[in-house]
Parts: sequence; structure tokens; C-alpha cells
Amino acid sequence: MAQTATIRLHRFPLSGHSHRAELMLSLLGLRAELVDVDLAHGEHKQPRFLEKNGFGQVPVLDDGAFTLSDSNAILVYLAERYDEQERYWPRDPARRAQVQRWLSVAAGQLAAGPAAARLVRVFKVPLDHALAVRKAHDLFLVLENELAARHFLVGETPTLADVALYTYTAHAPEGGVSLAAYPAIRNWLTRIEALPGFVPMARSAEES
Ligand SMILES: N[C@@H](CCC(=O)N[C@@H](CS)C(=O)NCC(=O)O)C(=O)O
Repeated sequence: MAQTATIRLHRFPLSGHSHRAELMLSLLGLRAELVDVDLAHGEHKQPRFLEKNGFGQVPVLDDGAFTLSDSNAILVYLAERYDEQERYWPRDPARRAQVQRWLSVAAGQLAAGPAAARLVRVFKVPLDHALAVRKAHDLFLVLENELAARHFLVGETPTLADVALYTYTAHAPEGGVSLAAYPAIRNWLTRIEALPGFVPMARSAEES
């Protein structure tokens, strides 16, 4: 479907969950207004924002009168509504289920591993850094193995799975998780960065 309403993405520029949604908008060639939410001053816990997302988290998408939170839900919505060729959220049941498998990994192992390690290093959130780093490497071993066999996570073309996993994997070094041992993952990141419409997330100062 062609875009008719104004799309707004409420985001934080260094949030990987926000970037995931921003990347999807851009890959689909959609025009979107990016609205920065001031997390440092608690704007996301104010009533006006909580009306949009009771969890008080970014990202939140407004598409005209429709409001949606949760980055993976936003990916599914954008693909369902605007990806007419069904490239990113394939109709075939087996492929779609494989994409869903990776969306679960994005909300599970990716969030508990590389994303959590980055929260500690970049935002000084008091989580167990050693545990998060261990979980990140457990995940990356599986990813490395799967990506050695194909170009993208579900076959030879990109899907929502790649969009969901990209940002926190690419920015894992900011959390002290090196990608040096994972050549297939690094090649996959390069392939995503070469897609028409790719937009990067700003890098934070922390990197090792
Ligand atoms: N499940 C949510 C997680 C979103 C999330 O963790 N957002 C973070 C920024 S990356 C946030 O808003 N944190 C502020 C808070 O939780 O108070 C999603 O996928 O959108």
C-alpha cells in the first residue's frame, strides 16, 4: 500500500531498538519524521508519552491515527502494510516461521547479550556485564554457524530477521563484545550495510 499519512517514529538516537525501526522505514523507502525522546530527562515516563506506550520505552510509531510500540511489532506492521512484494515478511509459512524464530531471538538472546553489555558500558546501567558478554558470545557462535551457510538469516535475501538482529550485533563492540572471531557475521553486516536505503546508527564513544 502506498504511504498516505504522516509517519512519525519516536526514538532515541543511540537506541538500537529505535534504529531497527528506522532502518526498516528507510529500507522500505518510507518518509518518516524522527521525533527524539529525551530519555536522559525522563520524557518517556511522562503521561504524554505513557499514553503512547505504557511501558515507557522507545520506539513508538505513529502512522496517522494508529500508534504502535515495540520494535519487532513495528517491523511486522511496516512490512505487512507497505512491503507489497512481501520480501521482508514472506508469505510462505515455513519462511515466515523462520523469520519469527529470529524475532524471538532479537527479543531474547540479543537483548540479554550484546544489547545488555552495551547498556552497561555506554549507559552505565548496573547489569551483570560478564554475564551479558557470555550470553552475547553464546548467541554469536550460533549466528556465525548459521551465516556461514547462507547470505542472510532466512535464505539468500534479507527479511525482518536481518533488520531485527543487525543493530545490536553491529554495535556489540561498544559493549565490549568483539566480533573479531566471527567472519561470517562481519560479512553479513557488510551485506546489510550495502542494501539500498541502509542508514547507520550513530556510534557511541565506548568501543573496545
Ligand atoms: N521490547 C521493546 C524494548 C524497547 C527498549 O528496551 N527501549 C529502551 C531503549 S533501547 C528504552 O526505551 N529504555 C528506557 C526504559 O526502559 O526506561 C522493543 O522492542 O521496542
